[in-house]
Amino acid sequence: MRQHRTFPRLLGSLLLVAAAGISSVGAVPGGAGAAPDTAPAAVRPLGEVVPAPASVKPSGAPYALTPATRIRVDDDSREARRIGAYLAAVLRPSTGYALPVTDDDHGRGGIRLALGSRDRSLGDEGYRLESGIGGVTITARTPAGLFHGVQTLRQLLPATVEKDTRQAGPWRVPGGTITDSPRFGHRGAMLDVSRHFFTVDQVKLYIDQLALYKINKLHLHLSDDQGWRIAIDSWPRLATYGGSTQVGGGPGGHYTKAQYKEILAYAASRHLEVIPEIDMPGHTNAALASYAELNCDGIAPPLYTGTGVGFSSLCVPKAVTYDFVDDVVRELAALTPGRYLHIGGDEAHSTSHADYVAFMDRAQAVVAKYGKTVVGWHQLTGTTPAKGAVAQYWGLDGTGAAEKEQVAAAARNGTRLILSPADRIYLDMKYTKDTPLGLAWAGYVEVQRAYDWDPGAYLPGAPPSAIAGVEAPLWSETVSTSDHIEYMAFPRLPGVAELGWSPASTHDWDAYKVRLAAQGPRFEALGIDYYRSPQVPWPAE
Ligand code: NGO
Repeated sequence: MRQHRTFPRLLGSLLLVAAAGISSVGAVPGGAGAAPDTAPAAVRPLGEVVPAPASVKPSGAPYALTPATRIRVDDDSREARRIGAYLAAVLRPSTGYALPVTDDDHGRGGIRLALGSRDRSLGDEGYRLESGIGGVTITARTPAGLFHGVQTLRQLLPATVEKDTRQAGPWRVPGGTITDSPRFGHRGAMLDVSRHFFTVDQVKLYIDQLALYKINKLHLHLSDDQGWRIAIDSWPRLATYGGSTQVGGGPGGHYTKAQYKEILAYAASRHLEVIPEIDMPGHTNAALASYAELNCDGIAPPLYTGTGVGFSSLCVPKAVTYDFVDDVVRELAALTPGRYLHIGGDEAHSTSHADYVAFMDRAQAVVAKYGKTVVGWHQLTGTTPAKGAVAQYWGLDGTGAAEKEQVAAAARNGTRLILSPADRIYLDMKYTKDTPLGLAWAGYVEVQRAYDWDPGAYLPGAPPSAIAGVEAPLWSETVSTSDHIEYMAFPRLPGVAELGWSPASTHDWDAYKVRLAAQGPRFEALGIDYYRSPQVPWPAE
């Protein structure tokens, strides 16, 4: 088991803020322009970033961090200060530099994080990064943009900057300007915490890994046949009993509301929005086992620890079903700062079509009643999607034309689409027949296959404007540790992030695989256990 790099809490790093000494960074010996003390390879090409930035203009000399480098933020911005503290926490252990975060703007140079740009072209999540001999400036209109710019800065530094012990450096940022903003607003990852339960710390670790690639949505699959993972006060047995096991019969677990809020806060600090999912009306054995009255025959089935699907259904005609849905959605909506609530709707094979349609109508109305926007798996498009609903496509390249057309027609009618094609970006699919983890029902998904498609043109007849973005689900039938998560997500996840972020004009497997290869040492420095795909020209060890 590898040692994982986790970040110190931000508050702790804020305490160092006052420690700044004032000096002009450009004048410090060892700064850029000083005598070359290492091989030129220490400076990375400016564009060697995943996801590929929209515009990269190399120019001039690099900036070199020194022991005197300060992270400068605007004095009235708590958000910029928080992001500065995050950056400092990433850089301090490996550089060994103090890197005080300061709003003292008498000095010049260093790393400047500037919010409040009026440049509309940067959008809600874009940034500009300018680097030269005197310093690095990241400018953005929004905190999210500034945070994404910080991720780019991380990747422009040598991979060893990610280590949690002091490294040699030098710490150079190539000179030039990157101007960047995302292609899609939805760049998601889904984690199934139902088939196997993952602790708050395991989820936080994944959040940190997602943030490095500018993923901005974390979809948590909080309930399924094998486990109910979120405390619901009005139906307490859902979590205490329904959450008490998992695939294979282990002890399972659930999040208390306080723990769930901790996940939300951590995700927010990394500019990810959490989208909770309660899967209904199928995939509900854990709920049916917890409350006999939810079953049409009034008899609770046993808990389930296998990996079958399609055998459970809420009892659509019973009134109590809607008390349950109302209570669960109300409590979950109250917990959720984000806009979306996912109600599942996949594989309702034990629900008649008429019941399915009736159920989805009522469930969608409950979500609207509590002020949230519905997301559902794309079977939702076979019912009447609510106004503003979002459908998540999880079919295959080879899914029948009729089913694709049903989804495309909904998109033409105003339903937005999240694309999660299973034979492209299901992270639980095996890479090859020899992959020790994962499933293969959608086929094998090597790294190139996961990257080499265009979300804008994927679904015939769906208007490009209806594509909200992409999302990579990681189902956990076979995945039960952080190492497992990493092995299945890396290196496919950065490719999905690039599909979501980078302009279509940058799409090129041959160029991408070289940039991805450069991430290998960074995965290693971070302790990320990844699949060394033979399709990627990883640097020699
Ligand atoms: C399907 C199924 C899930 C499985 C997953 C495994 C969807 C949306 N429903 O995807 O229950 O866990 O495949 O790959």
